[in-house]
Amino acid sequence: MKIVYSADHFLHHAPGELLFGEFVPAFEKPERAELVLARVREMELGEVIAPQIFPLEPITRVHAPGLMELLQSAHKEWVELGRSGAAYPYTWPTRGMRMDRVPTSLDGRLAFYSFDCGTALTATSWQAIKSSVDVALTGATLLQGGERAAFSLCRPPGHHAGADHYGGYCFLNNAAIAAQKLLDDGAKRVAILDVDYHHGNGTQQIFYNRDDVFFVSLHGHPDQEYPYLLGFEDEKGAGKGEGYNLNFPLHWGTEWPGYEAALQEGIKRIAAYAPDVVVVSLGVDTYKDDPISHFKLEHEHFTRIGAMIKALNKPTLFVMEGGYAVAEIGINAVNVLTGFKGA
Ligand code: SP5
Ligand code: ZN
Repeated sequence: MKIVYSADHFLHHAPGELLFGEFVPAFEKPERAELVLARVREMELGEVIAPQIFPLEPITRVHAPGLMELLQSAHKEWVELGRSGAAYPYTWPTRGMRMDRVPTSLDGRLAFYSFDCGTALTATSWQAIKSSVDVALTGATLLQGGERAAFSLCRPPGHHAGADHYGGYCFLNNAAIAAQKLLDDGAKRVAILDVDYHHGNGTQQIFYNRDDVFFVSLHGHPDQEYPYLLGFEDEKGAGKGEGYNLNFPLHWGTEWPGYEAALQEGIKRIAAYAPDVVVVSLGVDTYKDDPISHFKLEHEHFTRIGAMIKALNKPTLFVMEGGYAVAEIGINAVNVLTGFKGA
């Protein structure tokens, strides 16, 4: 399978994140993509190609103009205010606050369009964010050109980003933008399978009212795990989208048997949906030694995940999401892909 990669991801390097009251080095760092790329080469997974450059139009199909504008201008405005470092929000909307008007100030807009304090905007972040979208869209065009599978080595990740909010190290939703592009170019139904350890709240929100995208997510139970406020099993979609959202919240300590049973059920439901294309939000933070997660998957289980996805026998786009056990991220991510190839 072909791998889409751009070194532009280096242009996003967050100075750190606020975690449990301390400012700590960012878990989501450039080394992650480099180690996945090194493993891709070591395993000779396939040809590594550069992304095509797309216009902003496919992004506007998914995201609010105000969010896109903020991601591009926030750091410049931050500097103009005399501040150093990266741009972070420090307050957020909540019940009873005004959501019908967008603030004009920088801090107001950061508040309005974000949902956590772990997602920094630097002077060059936008270039990396845009390039990550191009990597995803180029993967989609490979499928349109007849490839059975492709791997978009996206960084920064995307699945926490909703139509009008960013957070969770994610700014624009690479997988959702690729899925929308596939629909706009003729696909009738797309399934998104999100195996990142965290709930794909952004992807769920984007497609919640629609039946042309079936979203299936396996993740840490929101009673215990970030993002806490979405990802419960009673979230089944709304309106036309009712029945087209499927969450498998799993408790801390989940090991392969519990994970496999949920994945098998999710894959069965995707098969019944009969999608034209499958997009996989590929996070490997389910690994037992991930520093911010609490599942117990081992290297070999990632190979099994790939083989199970292959059984769907659909054109499949893998989009890189999370995974913070950096030394092992390459093995785990590429195991999914070799498991898919080899099955
Ligand atoms: C794409 C992606 O995987 N984003 C994840 C964002 C998670 N940010 C919040 C981190 C919360 C860390 N919880 C630490 C538990 C340590 N025992
Ligand atoms: Zn994650």
